[in-house]
Amino acid sequence: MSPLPQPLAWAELDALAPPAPDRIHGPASAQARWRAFGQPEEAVRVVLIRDHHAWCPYCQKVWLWLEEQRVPYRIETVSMRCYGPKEAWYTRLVPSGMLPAVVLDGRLFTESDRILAALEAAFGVLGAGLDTPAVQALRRLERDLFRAWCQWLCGHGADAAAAADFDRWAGRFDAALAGQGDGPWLLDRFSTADVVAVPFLERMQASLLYYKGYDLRRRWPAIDRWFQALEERPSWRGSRSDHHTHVHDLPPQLGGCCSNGSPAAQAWARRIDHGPWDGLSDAAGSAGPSDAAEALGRVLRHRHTLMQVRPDLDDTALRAALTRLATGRPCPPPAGSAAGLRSLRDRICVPRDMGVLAARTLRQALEETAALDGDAQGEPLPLGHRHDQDPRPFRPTTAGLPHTGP
Ligand SMILES: N[C@@H](CCC(=O)N[C@@H](CS)C(=O)NCC(=O)O)C(=O)O
Repeated sequence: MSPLPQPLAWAELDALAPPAPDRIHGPASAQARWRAFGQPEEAVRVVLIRDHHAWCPYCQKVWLWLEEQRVPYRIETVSMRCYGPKEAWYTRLVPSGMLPAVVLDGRLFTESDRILAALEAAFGVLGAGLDTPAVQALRRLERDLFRAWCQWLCGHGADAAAAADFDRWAGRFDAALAGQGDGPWLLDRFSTADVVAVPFLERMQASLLYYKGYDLRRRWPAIDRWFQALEERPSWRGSRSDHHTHVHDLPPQLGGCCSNGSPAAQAWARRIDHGPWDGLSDAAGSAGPSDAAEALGRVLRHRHTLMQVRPDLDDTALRAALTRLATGRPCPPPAGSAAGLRSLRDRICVPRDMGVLAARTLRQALEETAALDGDAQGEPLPLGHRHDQDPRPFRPTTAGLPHTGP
């Protein structure tokens, strides 16, 4: 039997990292700073200001729309208060600090529906306009479903009534999809109605599994078919998050999420937190070598900052986990390093850091490496805020919007 590998040196790991992908012309990515769609940078008329970690569903709605319509745009990011202080340039621009915002031809728009209306006026509608009666009716249905979701997810007690109410609204959403016959979308083609609903149903699927043991996709076949069709769309593949990120980013945004403590909820929570992650309903397929390479490249890019902000993370232990990731072979970390590795495992954020499958394979490598050292878990994730995710150390100095700032 060959001996277990020693952790590779940083230079050896660097040599295994892939070149950075083309985020300007390639598929949608949370790391893109601008998107071309075949146009030169001077042609950009739109600046999307969204939250840095891509946790805000209203930002994702506008992001999806721009990607689907192939409108060139620039991206600026701002903190949400639950994880970092609001940037001064942004509160000068938007005193409430609310996201998203869009600057279109130098004019500021806030409120995601008003933003979509302005974008529709400038670039045309996506399938069907936001103000058409069919889209408005679906929009009301999505808001009713949203309200029922919040009441069930965040409510203490009366779980059965809230569960039944959500289930009833989910059934209506499923019927709206099924009513389109063979097509998977809310109307006869992909449209604004789908874009508006996607960010919220993505969060419902993750959170209801984890906190209530309710599998929205398995329960409702037309909703499942809708998610399967979405999995084919690069706009969603690039902007979607994963179950782990959502179930821990939602509590501070919603003021807390309540588990009903059912055996199903406990089993899903264990699996989402501790793995195995393969086969979860937050991605189609399994991670392959290109996902491991993506994860490796992303950690290497930020490793100096990671080591600074995570004093519990041991340099050799991180190299051991990355060696496991890059070679597929177990690589023992130094004694006493398991908690630091698991702390990092719990703080991978999708899509901010990398795609769902890359995150899955990195979590698995960190977990398997930590397990060679022992059971120690990382510092628990906070519930009332996520200051552990303050983006400032990772950000190049942001100047904000030169043409709209003071
Ligand atoms: N009605 C608004 C809602 C936007 C909203 O609630 N944004 C939240 C994030 S999801 C926000 O910016 N909150 C301030 C903060 O968290 O800093 C819209 O449709 O744009």
